[in-house]
Amino acid sequence: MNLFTVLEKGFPRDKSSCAIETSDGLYYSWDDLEKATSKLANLLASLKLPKGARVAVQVEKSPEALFLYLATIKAGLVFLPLNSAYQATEMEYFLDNSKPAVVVCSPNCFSWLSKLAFKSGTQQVYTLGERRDGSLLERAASHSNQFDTVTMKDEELAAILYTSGTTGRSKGAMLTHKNLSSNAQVLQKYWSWKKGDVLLHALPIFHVHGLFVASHGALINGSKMIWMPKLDIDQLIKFLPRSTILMGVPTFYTRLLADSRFTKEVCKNMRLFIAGSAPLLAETFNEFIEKTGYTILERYGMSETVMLTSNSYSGRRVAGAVGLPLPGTQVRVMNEQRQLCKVNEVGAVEVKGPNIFVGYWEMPEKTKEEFTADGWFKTGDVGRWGGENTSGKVPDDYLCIVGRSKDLIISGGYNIYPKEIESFIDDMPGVQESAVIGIPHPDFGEAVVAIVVPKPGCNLDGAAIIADLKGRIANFKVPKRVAIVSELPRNAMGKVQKNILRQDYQTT
Ligand code: MCA
Ligand code: AMP
Repeated sequence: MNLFTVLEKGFPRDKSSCAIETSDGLYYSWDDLEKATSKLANLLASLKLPKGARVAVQVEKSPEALFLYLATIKAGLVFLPLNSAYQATEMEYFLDNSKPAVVVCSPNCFSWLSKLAFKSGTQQVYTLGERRDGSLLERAASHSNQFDTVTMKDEELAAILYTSGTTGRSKGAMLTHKNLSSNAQVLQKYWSWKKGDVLLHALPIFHVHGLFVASHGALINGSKMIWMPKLDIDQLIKFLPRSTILMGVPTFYTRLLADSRFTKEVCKNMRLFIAGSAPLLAETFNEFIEKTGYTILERYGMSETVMLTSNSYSGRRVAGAVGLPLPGTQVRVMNEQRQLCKVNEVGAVEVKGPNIFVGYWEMPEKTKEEFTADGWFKTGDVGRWGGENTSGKVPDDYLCIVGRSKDLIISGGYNIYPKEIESFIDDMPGVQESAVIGIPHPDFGEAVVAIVVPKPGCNLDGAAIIADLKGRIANFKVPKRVAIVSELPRNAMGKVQKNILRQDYQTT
């Protein structure tokens, strides 16, 4: 079934009620949402694209960007969201790899992005600005505000989400209508969404957390969203008293806790605070209880799988644990002998279920590598059931993520693959080699640091390397610090010992 049909079943009967209130004072009713979505779906349908054609979107967050997503799904096309921080080199790869039929970009990026898009074979490039400006809405305006949702099979594609790879090349995770609708239905029940819930939405909508987990949750429950273009603590504190649910990466919670205006009173209407995308520190978990009386619910997921596990809504929420497998999802932890780990034994986390993606876009070999022979997806995360952590005993059926087998840094909820940054630095003149590591950071959880070795006789300047990278890759990937050294520590096999570097560079 089309994902839109599943979501639409939850829309309220009273279509004049508010679906989205923006932090700058605009109100969109459910009727507005449906009509705008239908107009956009009609525009897309008028292009007569085959099922499965990709609509790649790199725009800033706005209600219209959400309507464009819903319209793409409604029209039976494949939505491909891209982080608005990505720069030309990164975009060129995504467009070449995915060959979208339609590209929608911010008006100020049109001149360079349209060139890249047409070069990769795109037929149409529209623009969509943050304030309802751009050619997309102009073109959609003349179309009908009625559209019959295209019938889709469960296994047909709804979205492709690029996730970085350990080799430095991003892979497009293909998610089906069933992957997304089953997860939305499960989470609605599991987190006990209620009539009258109001979601405070401050996450970006180009990744799983903000687009699927948060938006789907409100849509399928017919709940209002208070819509913020990005995290702004003043605005968050202003709107919390009128909200009941907040979803955020751990940085949301550490920033709230650091603000003296964040009090019990501000939270008085709240029902649920949810954290994910990166580990929530036990000290944040505990401080939050102390300051507000609320226990943050931590959950765990991936772009390839949407949500996998969650702490209990009505039962226990444990610091440092990501909880129980969601209904319908199977999770196993395997040791090196390929046996199921016992409680407290650390191993590789593997998963199965209706929410698991169907493969990486045009990478059948890579897809095969990431699944076991018996069909389990290898998450690359390292975990254990139960055991003990700094907060005490963890229930035996609760999963703890204790590390990653993939060389990955998670900074403020964004995944950064060191290999990608290293290859940019290694290509710079005068650079012999580099190693990129993540170190603890009070705001972002982890921060990127690069350790660079110059070629003999060359002088390098860390600040110049940072400035160069800022012009070429998404800003969140740029190292917060670059250290120049004469050599990198290596083991007997010649492999760079990143654990030693992480110890040596513990602070930025
Ligand atoms: C911004 N900057 C960052 C990050 N964000 N640096 C490192 N890591 C980051 N995450 C840098 C900018 O480059 C800039 O640097 C400076 O910080 C200020 O930028 P600004 O845009 O003002 O930052 P911000 O608004 O304070 O953003 C921080 C943030 C944001 C709120 C934590 O990054 C965010 O919304 N993160 C959420 C990511 C997310 O949704 N992840 C879900 C992925 P300079 O001044 O030098 O230019 S989905 C997923 O992971 C799975 C499926 C799951 O489980 O959910
Ligand atoms: P992404 O590739 O952006 O989908 O990020 C998925 C990765 O984020 C997972 O494989 C985990 O490593 C990490 N992740 C997500 N949620 C959590 C969590 N609650 N605790 C620890 N790691 C998490």
